Amino acid sequence: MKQQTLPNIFADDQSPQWTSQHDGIWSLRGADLDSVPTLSILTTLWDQPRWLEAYHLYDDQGSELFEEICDLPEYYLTRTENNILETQASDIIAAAPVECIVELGAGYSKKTVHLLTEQLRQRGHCQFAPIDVSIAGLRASQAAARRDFPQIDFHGIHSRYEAGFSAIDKNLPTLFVFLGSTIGNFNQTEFPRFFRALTDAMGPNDYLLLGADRVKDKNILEPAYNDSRGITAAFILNVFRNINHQLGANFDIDRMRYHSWFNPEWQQIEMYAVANQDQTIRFPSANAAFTWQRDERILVEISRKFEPNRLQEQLSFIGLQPVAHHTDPQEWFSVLLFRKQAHR
Ligand code: AVI
Repeated sequence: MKQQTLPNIFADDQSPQWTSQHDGIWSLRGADLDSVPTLSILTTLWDQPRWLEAYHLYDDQGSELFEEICDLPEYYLTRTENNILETQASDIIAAAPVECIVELGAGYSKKTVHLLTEQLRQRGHCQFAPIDVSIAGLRASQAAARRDFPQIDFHGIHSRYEAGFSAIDKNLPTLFVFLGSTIGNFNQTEFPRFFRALTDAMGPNDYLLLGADRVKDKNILEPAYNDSRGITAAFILNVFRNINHQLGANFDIDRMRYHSWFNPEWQQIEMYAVANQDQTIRFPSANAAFTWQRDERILVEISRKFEPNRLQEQLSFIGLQPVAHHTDPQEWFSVLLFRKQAHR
């Protein structure tokens, strides 16, 4: 393997920690991103109410189902955010004078392309660094970026978000991009933890572009998470196939059903699996079992919805100063630009 030099988007002290097995894609040394998440699954399933951490949803099958969700007529989020970026990328990039775009997520979606195009048009150069745990996703982004934007310096970062963004050089003016309202899938503990870590990792000339789905009528929200073709149900219940596969458990998809609703007090869609009958769920590798009782729910995912002004105010307490608010004509989705607050 040819030893490559760590690109200058990384902080000076990062060199020993990163290695590259694919040209232009950097992995954190010693990080076991594929380890079996037994502890996470068992502790949350033994909680009351039972629940799961959302990242278990994204095995290969889950990622494919999520791609299908993004194209569903009921799932307005992706196309609405895309329209905002398509029409307003020029203003966004003009307001964020940066040299590097770091995307949390494999990147090179249609949405990111608008930002890259504008960065090249306005500044003539662009460093682009998507962070993702999927090496396959990063390689696909790299191939697409090389094909469509040969001028871009592509640096894939193969790690969890926090390890990835903490490694970026604070002196390099950077726009961190976190789209798709993925922040909505963080629970009340994960949310402030994530933003504190991100703000700490940001340098004085850094910006954050955040996509956030908005609170709205439940007649629009609920169908987006309970589509007529049953793709969302398949996506949510697929988590149990993944758990069976990873832990040798015996969840039976045919003996459970999908249920979701918008909880107005918590301003979140809640997505559950519900047992159709009493059943014993066994985890032979951990020598553990529980009785999943008829009609008992397991909370598989939440999708929080936001009021943009309140979100801006909340993040300002964590050190992010609101710069701009972009939305669609129906005000269903917000794309918010923040700048790292000085003197913190
Ligand atoms: C990835 N995330 C933003 C999606 C959402 O809308 O919360 C996940 C999803 N779950 C079911 N449908 C979509």
